[in-house]
Amino acid sequence: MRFTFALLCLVSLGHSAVADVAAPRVLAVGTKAGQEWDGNSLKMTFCWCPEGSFLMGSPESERLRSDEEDQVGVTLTGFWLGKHEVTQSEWNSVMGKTPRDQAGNESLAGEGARYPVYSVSPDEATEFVTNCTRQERAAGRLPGDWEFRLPTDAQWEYGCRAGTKTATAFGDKLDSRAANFDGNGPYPEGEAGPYLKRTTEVGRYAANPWGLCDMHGNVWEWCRDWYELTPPGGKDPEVSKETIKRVVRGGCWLDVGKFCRSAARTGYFPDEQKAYVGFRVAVVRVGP
Ligand SMILES: [Ca+2]
Repeated sequence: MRFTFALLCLVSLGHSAVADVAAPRVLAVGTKAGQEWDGNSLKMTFCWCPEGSFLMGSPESERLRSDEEDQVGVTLTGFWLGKHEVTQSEWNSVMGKTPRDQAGNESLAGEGARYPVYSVSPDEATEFVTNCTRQERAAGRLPGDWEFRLPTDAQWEYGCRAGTKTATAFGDKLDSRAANFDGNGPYPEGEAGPYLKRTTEVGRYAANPWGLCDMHGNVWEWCRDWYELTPPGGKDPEVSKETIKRVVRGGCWLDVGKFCRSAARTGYFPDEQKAYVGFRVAVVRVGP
């Protein structure tokens, strides 16, 4: 039936009309938290994070918190955040490199098309998003006032919380049946769970309320911000003044649960290309 319809279109309307039918879904502002968009050439899925305010960081009552998490008020413009960490297949498509190219002398920590890329520097991650912006704009799929970027520290936590105020998006506890981390250290305590000792395919565990996967564990994720002990807060905050480290978020496959909490944040040196640090992509509106 579909084929017949397409054939009729071809015959009666000519080539340009067929091109209209197949037109890419150009990116725009989302209308609902968790709404998905994948109208890009890599078919990367993004989830809408609506405008809103939240308390970034953890309350003093949160167990095993650190002094890097003092609370600040944040208000954010809506943005799209990658449903998954960038995969090895997506990395290879854009950068032409395999996990072995990235890891150098380091041991591999999981290999496969749907595994997250790791052992990437924040500069390389930035090159990836810049290439995506260029490619999607050239193809007419990305309006000029939108850009692929690394998420800011605040955007990352807002997406991770997805409206929750508990220590994780799944409540005040986390065990390794809900996320990929060292199950010998469930948060805040409890019975030990599996420890895979490597990354795993993205999206293997349940998504948070806005559809985002692996915000807790698998690989740490580079953010756009330079690291400061306390983030600035305010409207669309970002630390763009260079310090010695870049913010990473979410914990990883070799950490215990406390590092995978929504508020957990730390800084890594930008030349640290470790088998436990990758990233995900945000798409943000940069124009008026
Ligand atoms: Ca992660």
